[in-house]
Amino acid sequence: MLGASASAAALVGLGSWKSAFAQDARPLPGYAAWKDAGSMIVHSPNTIELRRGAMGDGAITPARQLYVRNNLTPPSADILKDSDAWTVQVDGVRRPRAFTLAELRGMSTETVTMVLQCSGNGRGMFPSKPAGTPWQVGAAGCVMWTGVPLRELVRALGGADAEAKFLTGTGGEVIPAGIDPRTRVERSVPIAALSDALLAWELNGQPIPLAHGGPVRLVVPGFTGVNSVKYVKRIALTADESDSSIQQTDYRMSAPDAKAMNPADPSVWQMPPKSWINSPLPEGGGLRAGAVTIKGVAFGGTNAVRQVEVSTDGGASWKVATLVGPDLGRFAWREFAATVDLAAGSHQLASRVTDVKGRTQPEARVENKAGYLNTSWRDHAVTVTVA
Ligand SMILES: Nc1nc2c(c(=O)[nH]1)N[C@H]1C(S)=C(S)[C@@H](COP(=O)(O)O)O[C@H]1N2
Ligand SMILES: [Mo]
Repeated sequence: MLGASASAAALVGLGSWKSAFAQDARPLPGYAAWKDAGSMIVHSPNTIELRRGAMGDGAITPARQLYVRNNLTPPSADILKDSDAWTVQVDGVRRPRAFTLAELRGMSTETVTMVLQCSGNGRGMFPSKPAGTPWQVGAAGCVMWTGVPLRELVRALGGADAEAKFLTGTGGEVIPAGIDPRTRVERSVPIAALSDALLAWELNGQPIPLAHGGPVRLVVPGFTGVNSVKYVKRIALTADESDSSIQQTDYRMSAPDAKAMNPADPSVWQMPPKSWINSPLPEGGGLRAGAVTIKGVAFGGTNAVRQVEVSTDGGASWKVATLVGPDLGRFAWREFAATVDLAAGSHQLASRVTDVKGRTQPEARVENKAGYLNTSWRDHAVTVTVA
């Protein structure tokens, strides 16, 4: 039963006609005007996701399709005018000091390919409808960052302070006078993350645009997006977690019925294994009985992908998919494909990944107040109709 609205949505490849018409009304904000408008869903000027149907093929997400999430209004684009003069202070080391981007550029660099994914990606699939952006799958991308390995910088500065347990990064947003300074974007992750973290100034081989945290961004591979602090002004190896609200009372796995987020609840840090199908999708339409190739992306979070399975019967049976495209390291996603035979009728297609440590994507989401870390394969399943 295809109504006029549903077929209109099919024409433009949108998730659902309702969200399509509501969201198409919103233009890209100025700082992200260079994005591929047709690929993006603009939830608000500070929350922009990639449409599931626009994920397409290719292991790397082009910057013009990468989601954007700002917790505060981003700084002025003026900070990119003299990017070489941008400074990052490094504290909590034997010899603290500031580095200009010009100085960082003179050091040996590394490139890491990693999934950048918002902690709340998939929140829109929680039946409890948690407060916050109802992201589907598109608050995620797989991108390359180039910069200086933080562990080398720390080594050059004489090593971390003895009591340091966390790596803390502070964003460059200017907090207006009179506003609680704890509203700043400052995140702490366990200090072990030092071994993979970079101070990066290139995204997919180009200077990092303002929207993605240029001139310099802290990137923490394997951790959710919030931990990769944009326009980073200060790095510190600290004994305690930051007192910022984004550390203390946000991004915690609090019980669904908790009155408020509790700083004692676990922080949202490393990403668990996750996969989803990008093709076919219900809105694509036009499926004929016979061979159909299911395609999607899968990642282990901190570990490499061992295997991806697909189901065409809502998880009753599974078949191993083929990993396709390049293996860009354990923090990147793998593309997968599986050709299946579909009869006429309706089919629930699902995917689930297992990482090299044997962790398998679960059927159920972990219920939590803010709707973080949804990796449920059931929630990410799609139902398609075959003619
Ligand atoms: N300085 C700063 N860093 C930040 C944020 C922010 O608002 N300010 N948002 C965080 C969140 S919640 C996410 S999901 C990612 C989004 O990165 P992107 O906009 O480059 O996709 O940046 C993180 N780093
Ligand atoms: Mo996020």
